[in-house]
Amino acid sequence: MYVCGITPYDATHLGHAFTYVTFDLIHRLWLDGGHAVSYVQNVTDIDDPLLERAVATGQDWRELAARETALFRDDMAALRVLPPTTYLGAVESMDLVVDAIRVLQERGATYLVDDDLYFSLGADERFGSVARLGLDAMRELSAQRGGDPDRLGKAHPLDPLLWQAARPDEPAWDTALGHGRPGWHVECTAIALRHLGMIFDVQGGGRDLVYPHHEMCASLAHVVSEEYPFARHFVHAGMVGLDGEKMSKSRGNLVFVSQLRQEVPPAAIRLALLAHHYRDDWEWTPRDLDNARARLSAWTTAVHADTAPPAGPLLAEVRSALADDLDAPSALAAIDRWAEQTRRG
Ligand code: 5CA
Ligand code: ZN
Repeated sequence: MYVCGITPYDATHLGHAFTYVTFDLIHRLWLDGGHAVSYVQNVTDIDDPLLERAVATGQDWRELAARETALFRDDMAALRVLPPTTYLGAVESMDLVVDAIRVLQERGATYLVDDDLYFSLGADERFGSVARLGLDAMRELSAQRGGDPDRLGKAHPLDPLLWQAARPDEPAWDTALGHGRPGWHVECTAIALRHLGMIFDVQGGGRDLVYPHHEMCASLAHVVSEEYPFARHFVHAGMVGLDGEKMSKSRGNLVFVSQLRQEVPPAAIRLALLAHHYRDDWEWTPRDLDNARARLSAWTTAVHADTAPPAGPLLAEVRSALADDLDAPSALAAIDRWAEQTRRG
């Protein structure tokens, strides 16, 4: 499984946490089923938003990334999210990324606009197979999510940037591709191909990654490997909102895990997240936390009771709920019933 990691320019919010708890559940379900799991995750530790935040706040971009990545890992540990088996930054994977781009060049799937290198989507006949969107929708989402559909000189508006020539005052690496830095999508393709290969089980992330990110990752991988598919399944968590809008670092409407866990037990935060089905979009409200705290307290009382109904049937119910499209809310409801029976003696 490959799950897209954070861009570490700000602290982890509840939207991120919902996504990573979702994939933690898949991870745990597989482990529970006796499978060995290779779980790879990246950190986008070089990208425009990180550099912009570093400049705006007068910090070194490396320090900002290292600090926020460490905080993310602490937050995940507090939420009992099992760490990936392989956790890699884009910077430390620079050689892999450059190698992947060189293969694309050899296949004739790249071109230059000024000194910036682009991927030619025309090289992948399967392009569009992940998100299955129309051209207009893809164009709009590209513009919103880091793409540059209106840049003059591109062969196709949706073609993604692979390698950006060094800009003044920006970090750059001296590589076989010249002095510059990689674009976003190719980072995940290169890391996944090296550490999982083609045709792995799940590529995951939040729903905002369906297009362009996962579509582009797959297209790049098809052309690099000349195989299909990249991932057998693409799994996306719904978007968590606050006050009517998607919770996002750029909008600033955030509830941070690191702040919240100073005030409430992390187990209550995890329960508040698991109370929503992974595919639903939902709004965070104070009620989510009230309900989770009440549930945590009822369960805690139940597990300390002298006698309780046998756990075997409950475990079977939990497993079957999770096996049914990861129905965490039903799994929680089964445990609620068990706790209630226990309370009644
Ligand atoms: N570094 C890239 C992926 S390679 C990235 O998207 N980073 S991120 O920090 O912006 O997001 C990290 C993860 O959290 C992604 O899977 C994203 O889809 C998910 N995410 C971001 N905002 C929300 C939200 N409001 N609700 C649910 N998931 C979210
Ligand atoms: Zn990614």
